[in-house]
Amino acid sequence: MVQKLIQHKADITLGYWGIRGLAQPIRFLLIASDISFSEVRFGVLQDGTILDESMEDDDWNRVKFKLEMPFPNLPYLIDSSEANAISISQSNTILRYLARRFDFYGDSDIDRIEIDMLQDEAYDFRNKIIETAYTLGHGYAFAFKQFSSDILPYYLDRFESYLINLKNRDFFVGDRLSLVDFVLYELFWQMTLMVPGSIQDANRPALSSFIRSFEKTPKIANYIKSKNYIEHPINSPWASFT
Ligand SMILES: N[C@@H](CCC(=O)N[C@@H](CS)C(=O)NCC(=O)O)C(=O)O
Repeated sequence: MVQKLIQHKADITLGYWGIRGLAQPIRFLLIASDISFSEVRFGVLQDGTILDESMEDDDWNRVKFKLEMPFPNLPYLIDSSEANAISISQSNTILRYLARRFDFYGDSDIDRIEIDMLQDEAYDFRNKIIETAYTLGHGYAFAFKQFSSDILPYYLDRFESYLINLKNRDFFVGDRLSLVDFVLYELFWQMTLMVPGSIQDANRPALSSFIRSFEKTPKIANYIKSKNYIEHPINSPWASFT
């Protein structure tokens, strides 16, 4: 089953599971762009109820190879506007495409290099989070211990130092939102839940304040309160951290 959130006259459609996952930064960017967009959420009923693991793949497998895309995957984005008609997969490609289109890709070549580097670093960080969150059964306790004592501090300390050295600590690049803010907010927010206490004013003040300031951005603040916002699950419901 799929849940369709169709917006009138929307040219852009985002396809993904009915979870935050790799789509959440893309959703934030679209919201901040003020553009009307539709969503197709796989593995959930129209009312948002999540299907169990044995049924979740069916609808996606039915459409996967019918989408006109060289590398069909989730998330995907279909832009059917006349000037920009394109169908793409790969979450980072989608983010950069939208960032170029809606002006979230910095103001100079140096900004764009910083954005690219932070985006790649964030993807490495995310892969470590995912490795842990999807370690099932008895192995999770050990994986979690290693993650919270070694891997997480490694990444958070570096992002904290990066931000501490900037003049404007509300944004990772320049003086305004860029695509990496959507990506990094999502990961930091998740970490406040997965490893409580890992980001707070007492230990990582710059990251803690970045989270607060992102959530206060008016369009984001309204979105977080809206019915289409998914607070949970972050990962598949059958993951160890969800
Ligand atoms: N590198 C890809 C990874 C995409 C991916 O692994 N998607 C998962 C969900 S997070 C999926 O279920 N894909 C559907 C499929 O493989 O058919 C990206 O960043 O978009």
